[in-house]
Amino acid sequence: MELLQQLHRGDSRSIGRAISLVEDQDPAAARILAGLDQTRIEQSLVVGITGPPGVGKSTLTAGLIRHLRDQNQRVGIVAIDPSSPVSGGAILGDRIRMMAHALDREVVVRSMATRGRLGGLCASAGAAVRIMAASGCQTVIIETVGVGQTEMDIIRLADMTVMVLAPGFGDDVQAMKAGILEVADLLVINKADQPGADKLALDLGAVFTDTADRDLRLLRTVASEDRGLDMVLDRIMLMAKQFRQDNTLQKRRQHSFALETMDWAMEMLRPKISGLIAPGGKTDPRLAAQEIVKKLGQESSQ
Ligand SMILES: Nc1nc2c(ncn2[C@@H]2O[C@H](COP(=O)(O)OP(=O)(O)OP(=O)(O)O)[C@@H](O)[C@H]2O)c(=O)[nH]1
Ligand SMILES: [Mg+2]
Repeated sequence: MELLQQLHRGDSRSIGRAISLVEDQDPAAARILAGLDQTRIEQSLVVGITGPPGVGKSTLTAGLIRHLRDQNQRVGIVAIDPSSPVSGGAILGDRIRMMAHALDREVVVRSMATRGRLGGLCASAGAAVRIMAASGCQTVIIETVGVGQTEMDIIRLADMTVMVLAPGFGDDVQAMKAGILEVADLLVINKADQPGADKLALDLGAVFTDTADRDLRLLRTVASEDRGLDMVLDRIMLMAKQFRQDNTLQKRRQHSFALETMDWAMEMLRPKISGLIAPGGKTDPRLAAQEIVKKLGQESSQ
């Protein structure tokens, strides 16, 4: 298949087209996904970058891309645009920052909006990551604003997660604690040039006492001046090595496989279920749902 060949040669238009076919649930998507270079996918590293709006995730991502390009790596970025209007203009901001790499064929960028979607974002994002990896991206970065459940699910697609915080953004550390502990492998205090960085580090100290069993690290950066980013990348690469050795990577990928499969199945069932809901049904919704599930079961066993 022509598109598949072009994609594996790293042609950015074919990569974009393949991701669109998947997003649109085009029948051609199945063949593309089945034909992806599995070795490249297995060897790739998927890094999640998350944190509250405005802490400097995109600036940090752009900086990491620069460093990875210096190492001659091909890089993919899946940027999840938040559905909440909190950080309005983020899409534009991201575009502008990514412009620095716009002419670089070895940097593949794809934005996905959470807005107006009922589900399926996890599935689409996962497919985009694999398409990029198959096209030769050794590192794929997923940037998401860590707010809702959808975003949290997406970050679980990553092999490792970098949680970015900044002075003034992470004051309520106590409230965020559970969330941080659950997903982060590395904490980054960005905007370390701003007052309050020391206090934030101190507040975060409490988080570390609870992670004695895990090797959670804290690093400080000034992403806008490219300070500390080399340390972040070193740490990411060290963790990648560790995670491959101790099977963490394998376990996480198995978990995201289950997550994505569930998302796909729900996406495929949604229209069928929708069609079986009788308008203005008189019975209880739970009973109606039970009937639908029974009907679907009968259909599939025929
Ligand atoms: N002082 C200072 N400003 C920074 C630093 N890093 C980023 N910024 C600025 O912070 C603002 C937000 O940066 P972004 O990279 O867009 O932040 P973000 O987390 O991606 O934001 P959203 O995508 O909207 O959630 C921009 O004006 C950056 O220039 C830093 O280390 N120090
Ligand atoms: Mg951003």
